[in-house]
Amino acid sequence: MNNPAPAPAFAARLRERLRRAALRITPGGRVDEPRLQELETQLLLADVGVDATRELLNRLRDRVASGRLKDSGELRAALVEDMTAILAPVACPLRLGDGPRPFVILLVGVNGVGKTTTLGKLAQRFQSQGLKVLLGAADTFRAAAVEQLKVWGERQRIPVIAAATGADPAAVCHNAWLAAKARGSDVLLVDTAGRLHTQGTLMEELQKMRRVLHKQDAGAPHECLLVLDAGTGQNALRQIEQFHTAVHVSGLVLTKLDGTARGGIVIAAARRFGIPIRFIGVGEQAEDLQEFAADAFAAALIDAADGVSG
Ligand SMILES: Nc1nc2c(ncn2[C@@H]2O[C@H](COP(=O)(O)OP(=O)(O)OP(=O)(O)O)[C@@H](O)[C@H]2O)c(=O)[nH]1
Ligand SMILES: [Mg+2]
Repeated sequence: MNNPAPAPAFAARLRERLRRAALRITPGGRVDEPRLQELETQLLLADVGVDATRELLNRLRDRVASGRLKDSGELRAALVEDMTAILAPVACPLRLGDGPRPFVILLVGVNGVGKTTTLGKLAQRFQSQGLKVLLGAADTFRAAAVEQLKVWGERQRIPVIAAATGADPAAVCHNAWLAAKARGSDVLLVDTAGRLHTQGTLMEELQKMRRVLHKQDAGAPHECLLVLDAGTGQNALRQIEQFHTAVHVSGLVLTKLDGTARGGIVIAAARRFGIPIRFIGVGEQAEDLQEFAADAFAAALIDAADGVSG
């Protein structure tokens, strides 16, 4: 799938936001073994992971051996190219297509990763595209969760279907779907309570939500988005594994990339699972949710630290 080339302003903003996560390639000097080893350490500290780091370093060493990689500029360019190659297969934007409506998106993930915030940002994005949106508050665990969703809803004048605290979240899914159908909504976004990937009964609860939606429309949920806090590093990989086994994750959202030095987890996740990365969160505002683009992300991850900012 082809991504349009990101606008310069977008690329500059991404670089600025990924500043803390960026890898440092000091300009000038030769590319020799100590320099590659320093880079290896940086990649591991950034949570790129052992396998992806080894793969990246092997490719760089091949280039050095064949005389194709001599200075820092070439080193940066080669690394951007190789990271882009790992990321490109998962840079598949979310497309609603022209199937039955509502297009149902279920947001899942562990506590506090940014599910509700991402849902609010997505609601705004879809609405600005002229789509009719409805929100389902299936996080019935905390009263504050419903309130948080209603704040997003009111801000954007988007209806929210909710239930009392402690209600069955699957029943909320059912009611929200019926409401979305009756109102002719294009997109139904369903928020769920944070849960640890190790909590079996809570994972079963998610499976029930899926089943209830599936009963209404065999294609629903059309997208199951797993939201991950990029700052959790390697633990994010375990979360992907367990959520994917339980509820078949169709897309990932990596949040809080603006506040972490561990942005390399995006590369580790891409290489290990091949699950599409739909969006990245680089701040708390609605415009801080960006569609994932492999080349822009790779360039931002490497360029931002050495003053080559746009
Ligand atoms: N800096 C930054 N903060 C974010 C981002 N996404 C979410 N947050 C913040 O993370 C905190 C938690 O976000 P929520 O959306 O409430 O997380 P949640 O997954 O719904 O949490 P639970 O429902 O309690 O499991 C909030 O303070 C958000 O503003 C991001 O991309 N960058
Ligand atoms: Mg929430």
